[in-house]
Amino acid sequence: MSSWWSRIKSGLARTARLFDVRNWFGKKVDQDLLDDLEARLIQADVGVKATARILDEVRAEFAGKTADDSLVDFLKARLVVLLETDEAGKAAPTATKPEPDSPLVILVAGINGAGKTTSIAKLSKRFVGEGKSVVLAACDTFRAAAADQLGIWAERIGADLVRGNEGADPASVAHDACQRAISRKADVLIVDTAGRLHTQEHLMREIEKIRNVIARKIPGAPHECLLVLDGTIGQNALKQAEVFTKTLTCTGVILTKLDGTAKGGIVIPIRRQLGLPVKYVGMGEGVDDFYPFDSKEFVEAMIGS
Ligand SMILES: Nc1nc2c(ncn2[C@@H]2O[C@H](COP(=O)(O)OP(=O)(O)OP(=O)(O)O)[C@@H](O)[C@H]2O)c(=O)[nH]1
Ligand SMILES: [Mg+2]
Repeated sequence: MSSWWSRIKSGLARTARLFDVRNWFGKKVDQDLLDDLEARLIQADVGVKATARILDEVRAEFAGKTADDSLVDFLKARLVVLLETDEAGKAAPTATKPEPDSPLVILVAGINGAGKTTSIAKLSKRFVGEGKSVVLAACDTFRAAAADQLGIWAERIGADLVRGNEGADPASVAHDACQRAISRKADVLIVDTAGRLHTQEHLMREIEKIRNVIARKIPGAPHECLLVLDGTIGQNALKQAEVFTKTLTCTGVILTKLDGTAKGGIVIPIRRQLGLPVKYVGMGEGVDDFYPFDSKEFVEAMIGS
């Protein structure tokens, strides 16, 4: 077993414990077992709609049979299908490619404490590991400590940091960071923003302004806009995302803190109700506890065996 796989598995162990699939083995697939499956899917935050659909499918395929490995495999396969398809009309805009000689620009948004800055550090480390040069824009200018936190990561990882004074206009920091990324011919520019509640209209306008400044400086940018959601808050993450995506065109989600939750199933309503693909998952505070999302591996670790 690769260490990488074992880390994903241990990250999702709490969700897998919730399913505890072996406890069904040898039992008859009757209403009691279906009710039990339903309760676990709902608890894992798979969502009402997806749960109802899975139950119908399990009932049609297994009613009256004895539960064994094939039931678990079936459940996993159905979850993967749900994760790889959008509900009609729900697909979010996809990320675009930068023009030749232009940096890839990633704008990162989310509510306070969701894990934006940590995820940016993790993402930057991946890019640097691929031999790419990274500029980080500390557009969280509310607190000097926010830029300091990003600065410490930048130094550790080997990324370049652009910051402003405390209280500076975040859009002006974004402007300077674009300038720096262009002049240094950086491969990637990642823009950190202050945490904001989706209900704070002035802050939502501020992030729109950051976005517009970036778009004016670098044609086609930001190429990717990632919404960071705290996986431990389950269904509330959906509500946040819904409002964020009304102001800001998002292309994907970074789902954090999955190591501390049994709500791993939230990836399904994020994809199906919001149309947003989960691109990366955070599974710990360490800079390497970060994985590109793979639906098959995720479901395998989430349901367990
Ligand atoms: N267990 C765990 N903790 C995480 C993960 N990602 C972030 N954290 C922790 O969550 C806390 C908040 O992380 P930050 O990256 O500062 O969050 P932020 O969204 O930048 O916060 P603000 O800038 O204040 O809005 C820190 O203590 C991180 O170490 C994760 O995947 N797992
Ligand atoms: Mg931050």
